[in-house]
Amino acid sequence: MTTVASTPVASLPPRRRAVFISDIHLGSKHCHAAELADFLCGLRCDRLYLVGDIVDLWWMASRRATWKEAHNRVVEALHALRRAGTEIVYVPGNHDRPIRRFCGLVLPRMAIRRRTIHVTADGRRLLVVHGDDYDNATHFGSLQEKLGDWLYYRILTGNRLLNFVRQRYGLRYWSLAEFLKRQSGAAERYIARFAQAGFEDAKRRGLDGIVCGHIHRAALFEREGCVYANDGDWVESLTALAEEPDGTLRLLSHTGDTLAVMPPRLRLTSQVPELSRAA
Ligand SMILES: [Mn+2]
Repeated sequence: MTTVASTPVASLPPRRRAVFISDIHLGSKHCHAAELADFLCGLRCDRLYLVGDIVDLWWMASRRATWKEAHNRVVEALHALRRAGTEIVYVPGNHDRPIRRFCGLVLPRMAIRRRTIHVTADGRRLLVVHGDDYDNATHFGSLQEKLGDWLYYRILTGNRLLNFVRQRYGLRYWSLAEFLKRQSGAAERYIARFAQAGFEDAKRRGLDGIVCGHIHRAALFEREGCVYANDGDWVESLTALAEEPDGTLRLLSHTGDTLAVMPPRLRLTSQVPELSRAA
């Protein structure tokens, strides 16, 4: 008797209207490229925003650049998304600052912008910017930036070693850097000031909120009708922000779990707006 093997119906991943990722730091040893490549391979989206610090040119120029197979897989996954019809908008950050020279460049399904406005399905207009512009507002000087970067990379090294051991013992990923930031009052004050500066910038421009990265702290909340969304990073928190076809905003972990969700705003018309407008 022959049995017919039942072929499981492969379920397609949910289609996202937009996905935002930042602070990947490709080219540095701290980039979780393998996890990101897997995340991108399971993605279906109309538009993908790369919200800065995608390639860590600063690291590559000043330290030993790391470019492993997983880093190539990230680039290949981005290329595959674009081939599949995803529009990519690249907003360079401070670690890939030299690429800002190309802001304004528009290629088929690929654009480079200093900042842009994303219009959600429910009509909210969100400023998309990396966020290093707010370093002044947070009283974060260039010396502190250098010292902060140095210390931060030391902590990330500790983080990698710790998680290497945790993995061997079958324990899940745990961010030491995130733990230390939560313990430090100064880090928490810096993060609060950063979010405030982002709010104020969005309000000044007459917008409904902001999507940014830069501080490696994922967040999604609303204050006085203004959205603050930070898509996190791929060196410690491994997170992304996604917009669903109805305008729901969702903070995702690298495994696709929901970390925070913001329902869409009630719309007065049934017309779904265009994805973006000129900033
Ligand atoms: Mn940055």
